[in-house]
Amino acid sequence: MELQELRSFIRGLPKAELHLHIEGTLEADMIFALAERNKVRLPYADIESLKRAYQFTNLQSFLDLYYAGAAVLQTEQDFHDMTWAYLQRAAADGVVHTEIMFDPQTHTSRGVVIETVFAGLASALRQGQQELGISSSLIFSFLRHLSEAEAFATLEQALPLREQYADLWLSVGLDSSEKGNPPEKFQKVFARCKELGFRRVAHAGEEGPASYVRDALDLLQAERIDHGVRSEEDPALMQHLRQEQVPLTVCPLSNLKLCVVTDLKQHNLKRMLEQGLCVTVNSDDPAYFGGYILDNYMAVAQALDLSREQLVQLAQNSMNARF
Ligand code: ES4
Ligand code: ZN
Repeated sequence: MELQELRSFIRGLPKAELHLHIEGTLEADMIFALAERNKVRLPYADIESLKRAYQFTNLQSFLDLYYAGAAVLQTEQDFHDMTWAYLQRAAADGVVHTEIMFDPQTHTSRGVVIETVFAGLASALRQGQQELGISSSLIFSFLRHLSEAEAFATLEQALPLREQYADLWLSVGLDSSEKGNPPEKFQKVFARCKELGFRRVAHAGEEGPASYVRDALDLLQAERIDHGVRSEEDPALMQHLRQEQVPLTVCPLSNLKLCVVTDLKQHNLKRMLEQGLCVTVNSDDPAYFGGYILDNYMAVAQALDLSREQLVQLAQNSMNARF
């Protein structure tokens, strides 16, 4: 009863989801349905055996499965269906705005042209605005395990589409394997994106050190940090994040599933919030991590005993941190 009441309260708060990989919303049953539709062979016998593989020990163990799952996406309709399914879930959770990351290189490297990806995502996002009242934009994310030259090449492929999707494509991001792939590796391509007028975000301080957060801000001119939970290791950085109100898009269930924390009771989200940082709650890859945005709010609300005021603050932070 009380939990139902808490859930309704959080659902009723207008929220923005700012850290979501659309490929991470592919539910196991949709992976199987699309594999069937596109005649793609999967190395799993059925949905249940695929789901049993969702036991991760770190970021890389997850990414391997995540890229394999994304291989079922072939047509514009596939990208549309995936995005539409997400938007319906987000609407049910009280999300009013979403900024969605996608990994163009994951698709172009398999021979899916960038036009197909944009077309499918965009038609669903426009339908989401019309039918669900959710506003949205796209974050074109570079894979940091690939080279900067490859990031540049992908950007070049996509730029001719910029005008056609000017209402949606506002920003660029940086994701995938963090360790060993520091922000400085992408300094030139981010400088180019800034010149072109794109807003900028970057994953940093998820598995990588606090210095990656600092470098994402200084070298990439990132305006938001995805995760950033390891910032606490550098008090001067914490001071900077608070002073400049740099948004951190924290993903609690992701941190738990990828063993960034061993227990949500140990999560530093509440501490960072109490120190006045602009912390937000997001779902990252909800199909793999066991919950969408409302589940993430519920999990931290319970584990960290957050007050109503703190929950309101988290939702308000997400709305303030929109592009
Ligand atoms: C990701 Cl949790 C996470 N971290 C880095 N890159 C990613 N891509 C999809 N999910
Ligand atoms: Zn992420």
